[in-house]
This record gives sequence, C-alpha cells and structure tokens, in this order.
Amino acid sequence: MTEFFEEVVPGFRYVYEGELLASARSTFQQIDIYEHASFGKMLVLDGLVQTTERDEFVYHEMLAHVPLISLEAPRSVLIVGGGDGGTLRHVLMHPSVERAVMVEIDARVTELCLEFMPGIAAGALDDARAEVLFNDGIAYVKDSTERFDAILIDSSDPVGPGEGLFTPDFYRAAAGLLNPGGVLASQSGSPSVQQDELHRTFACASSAFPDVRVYLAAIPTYPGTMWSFTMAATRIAPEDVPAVQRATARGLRTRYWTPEVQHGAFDVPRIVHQVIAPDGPPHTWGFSPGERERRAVS
Ligand code: SPD
Repeated sequence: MTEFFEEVVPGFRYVYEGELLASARSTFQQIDIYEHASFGKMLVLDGLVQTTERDEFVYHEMLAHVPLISLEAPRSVLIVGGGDGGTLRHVLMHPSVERAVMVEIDARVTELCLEFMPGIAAGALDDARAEVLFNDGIAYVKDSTERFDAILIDSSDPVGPGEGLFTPDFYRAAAGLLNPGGVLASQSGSPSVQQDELHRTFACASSAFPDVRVYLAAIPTYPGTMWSFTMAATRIAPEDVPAVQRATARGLRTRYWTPEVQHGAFDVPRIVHQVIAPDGPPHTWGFSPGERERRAVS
C-alpha cells in the first residue's frame, strides 16, 4: 500500500508517494526504503532522500568520473561514505584503478541497499580491487597513513553522521592523504535551496587546497534538482583535460557523463559564484534559515 512521505529541508517540504518496503533504526540513523512509481526503490536516511534506482546514475557518474577523468592514471581511490556502492561501481570502471577503499560508517545502510537495490552496486563490493570498511570515515581520514590519487566524499547531508564531513579540519586531513597531483571531490548540496551547504563546503575545501571549483548536475530527486559538487586540488584546469581520449581509452559506459559534460559542468551560472564567494550575500537564491550562523568557518 502506498503512503505519502516527506523530505523536509529548511523552508521546503518535498512530498513523495511510495510503498514502504523496509524500515530500520541503526546505531547512526533511521533508514527507510520506499518503492516509488517513477524512481523505483528510494533510500531515505533520517527522512532525506539519498538515492533512487532511476536517477542514481547522475550523482554517481558525476562524483566518480569528473575527478577521475581529470587524472592521467588514477590508481588508488578513497571513498568516504557511499554505502550503496554506486560510487565504487563507477570508480572501478577506470582500468588503472588498482585499489579502491570505501569507508562507510553504517553497515546497515549497505546491507539494506544490497538487499533491495543491488543494481546500484552491481557487484562492486565483491571486486578484488575493492576494500570495504565499516568505520567512521572522519577518523579514518584523520588517522590513516595511506596515500590516494583521489578522495571522493559521498556523504549524506550535513546532519547526523555526515555532519563532521563538512569541516575545515576534515578537508585539511583529507588533503594530507593525497598523492602529489591528487584530487578530491565532494557532493556539496543544492546551490539553490541549500546555499549554506555549498558555501560551507567550498570554504572548507578552500582552507585546505589552492584550487577549488564547483561543478553541477541535474538530479531529479534532490531538493532543487540542480546539484553541486566541489572539486579541490593543487591545480584544476578542466579545459586542459583530454576527456574524449581518456573516456575512449578507458571504455567508460555512462548515461549522464560525457566528455562534453566534463567540461561544461564547470561552467556554472554567475549566481553560483555568488553563493561560494567568501563575502557573498547571505541569501542570493532561495532561503535557508540559520545559514548566516552556519557560515562561519573556523
Ligand atoms: N540530499 C541528498 C544528498 C545525498 C548525497 N549522498 C547521496 C549518496 C548516494 N550514494
């Protein structure tokens, strides 16, 4: 039987109709899986939609391929979060990747995703190159002595277990785990209705990296649809990346990402530049109560 459920972000309520298939309370959060007529199975954490069977490809392709295509031959990748396995699946499409470590805090999320939405990981967790750890990603980044060519922050929203991923300390620690020339990419929220999340992520990344850029994708089940990612490195030159050659050589099979999207996604509207500006106006677009207070980055 279907029911209506809501995703509430400050100032907005998004209402979905779906059938509740599974509901669990883990140590960290409330986990629900719904079946939606258009988007298939939906993973909802603490009432916030994280991924759906029908549009997950946009998010996972853009989080994985944009940074990895920017590298000549990425060998080692760290994924922080990403319990559904979608990011890992796309990372492993790059043939040069020898090792991909995924550190997910909540094993229950992964268990339920594998049971109800196995197509998202599509076996990636069993790949010989994958190392899956159920641990606190923040502690892992702080304490690890490993080095990676790319770090991908596949976080939930900045509430609950994901909150500590949106801090300058975390970004500084992550920068210390990168090999020379390495790159970090993170999901950074809606640039329209969660300006504070994007502003804060950009500020945190800028406290640890010389070059930080935002790129965008359209994800139907995320608030505001237009979604932001933040990429950070010593130098990012999206226009210099030979995306066509690399995509062909790597045999990437994608539905959203293309070499053209790789370049175009960094051409963000002026209003997005205003959202990430250090002294930008507090509300350039939409309204997020409390964002003025949350903006201060120490
Ligand atoms: N409000 C949605 C934010 C979701 C970001 N993470 C999604 C995880 C999918 N692997």
